[in-house]
Amino acid sequence: MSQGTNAWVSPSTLSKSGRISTKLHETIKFAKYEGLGNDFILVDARSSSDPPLTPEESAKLCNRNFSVGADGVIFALAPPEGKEDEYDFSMRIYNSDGSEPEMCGNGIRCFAAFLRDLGEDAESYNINTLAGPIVPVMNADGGITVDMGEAILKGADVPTTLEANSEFDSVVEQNIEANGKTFKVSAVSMGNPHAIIFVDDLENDIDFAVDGPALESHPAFPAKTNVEFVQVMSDDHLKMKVWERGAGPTLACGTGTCALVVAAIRAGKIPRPEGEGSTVRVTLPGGDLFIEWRESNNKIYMTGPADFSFNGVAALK
Ligand code: ZDP
Repeated sequence: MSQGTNAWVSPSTLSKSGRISTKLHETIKFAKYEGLGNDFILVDARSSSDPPLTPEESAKLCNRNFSVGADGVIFALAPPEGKEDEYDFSMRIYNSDGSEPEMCGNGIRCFAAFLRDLGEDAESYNINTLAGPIVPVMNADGGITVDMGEAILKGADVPTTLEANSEFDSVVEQNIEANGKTFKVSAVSMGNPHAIIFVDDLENDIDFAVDGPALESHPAFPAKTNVEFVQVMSDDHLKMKVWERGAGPTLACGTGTCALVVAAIRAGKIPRPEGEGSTVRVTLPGGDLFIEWRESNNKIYMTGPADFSFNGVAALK
């Protein structure tokens, strides 16, 4: 290795936020995690209140050819000032295009695994996100169950301009024109917007790479939207493909999985499972998530894996 290329920097020489400058490069120390193949660059900035990287720097790190590669960059930050009693940490995330979503379901499981690997030893954490407080719980079997809060059903709050046609001013299987076709769209927010479309055959009924982006940027969703195509396999098993806002096709989307289970129950596609702890299994391209919509408190609980891949030091370009 030629001198000064700085391929490895001892972590002890890094600043608290992980960001350092050398003669040749500014670099960032990171850890890579994935939840069902939805992969993230995690940055430890627990003593900072703001992300140590800009959205542009983060987008470049997500490039799979010119840098590390990921679906997003997630920052572990200090709790909001004055709210240290209420929250353990804050989480912020940038999508791979540099846009900032409110929440990230697979990301928060990766975040919890990252905290564990950094030496935090709580059984659960209260995390401040732009979608409000989110609570991951570390299970004995290594899986993570996340209290994702309540789903937002009111169409205008998703936000969508599609006309509400169901209870709670919600949008359930409303017609929308995109790509020269008519889709039936249900709109649900988990803090971030989701457009859910039920199809008979996930492989043949959609032109994923064209329909996905057309719906993501459809004017009926003023903040753009994540797009989930869903096939009902049985009363407690759904299968989905996701086109993510700001990231394109990904192998998994946690918030989307929560949103589509709520949408499936509300559209009468499947019954609401009875009894606390009863879940719906959702098969995503990267594997399975298990979702409970709990009757007693109306909250959504998501259970799935999050795994460490590698550590590194990346050049900022
Ligand atoms: O709302 C958005 O812009 C999403 N791209 C955010 C990421 C969602 C995610 N895939 C999830 O698992 O919820 C990380």
